[in-house]
Amino acid sequence: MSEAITAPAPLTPADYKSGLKPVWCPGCGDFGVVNALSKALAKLALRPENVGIVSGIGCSSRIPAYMSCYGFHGVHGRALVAGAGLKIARPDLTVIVAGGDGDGYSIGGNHFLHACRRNVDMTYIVMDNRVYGMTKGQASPTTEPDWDSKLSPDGTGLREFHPLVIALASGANFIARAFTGDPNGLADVIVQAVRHPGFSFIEVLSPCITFRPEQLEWKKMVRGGALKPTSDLARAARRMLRDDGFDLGVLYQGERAPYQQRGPRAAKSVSELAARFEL
Ligand SMILES: Cc1ncc(C[n+]2csc(CCOP(=O)(O)OP(=O)(O)O)c2C)c(N)n1
Ligand code: SF4
Repeated sequence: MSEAITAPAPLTPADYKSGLKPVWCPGCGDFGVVNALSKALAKLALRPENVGIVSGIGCSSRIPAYMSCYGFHGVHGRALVAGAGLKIARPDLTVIVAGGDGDGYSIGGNHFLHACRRNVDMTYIVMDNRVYGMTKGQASPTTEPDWDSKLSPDGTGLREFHPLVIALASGANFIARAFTGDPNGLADVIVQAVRHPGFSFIEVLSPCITFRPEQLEWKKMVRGGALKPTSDLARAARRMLRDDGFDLGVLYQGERAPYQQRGPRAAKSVSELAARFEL
């Protein structure tokens, strides 16, 4: 008697969660990213074993542990290089790189520029809370100059870094802003980012309720739904330079071809690689 072959049941968002309880402070915005990413992966119908989530160091960078996909919790500021290496070695995988504003724009700032320029086909999610949460509240590159705190009395006085404009100028192919308080909107943007070829960058406003409780006000300040993606660089630049940081949606969607590896195929063994370098 032959057994009927049935198609596997579609995966639900719960299938993408590892079951490990996050150590984040109750109410941290980053919970919303786990929820939205799980929803997005279910909508994309990707198998967890076909997704690699790569991070750096910080509260936000703990995210691979909370997902059931393959994960790599790497070195502070180096998530993008690890993610690019993974994608180039395993183009069949969907690669998501995730972390904080400190990880991505301070110590990892140089890699951010070059990831945008290289345009490797992966999605970069930055959970921006405008502070170093894990190390107890230092100012980050996106902190407002007048944010008064114990560690920066009267504020740093330094102009903020503008991640979206920098991503645009450096060659990112998809640039969006989303908010953890709108998990459906965030999930939708992640779906679009993963589907879009090349380097997709999502700046996610993710409140740190412990060191920046005033960020809870963001839910009253964000504006969703008004933006239609543009592929016009000048228009996108004007948009980004004029907004106050609270317009949500896809701000730029380019058509640049993703990075393609050139040169000889990857060596199959260390001895083959060594032979190529023999003089
Ligand atoms: C090479 C190195 N330098 C500094 C640190 C200390 N460190 C750990 S996390 C962090 C900043 C984290 O901030 P962010 O990326 O914004 O993440 P959050 O904790 O706010 O999510 C720093 C400076 C480190 N782990 N390694
Ligand atoms: S310190 Fe801030 S960023 Fe870190 S877990 Fe707590 S609320 Fe989240």
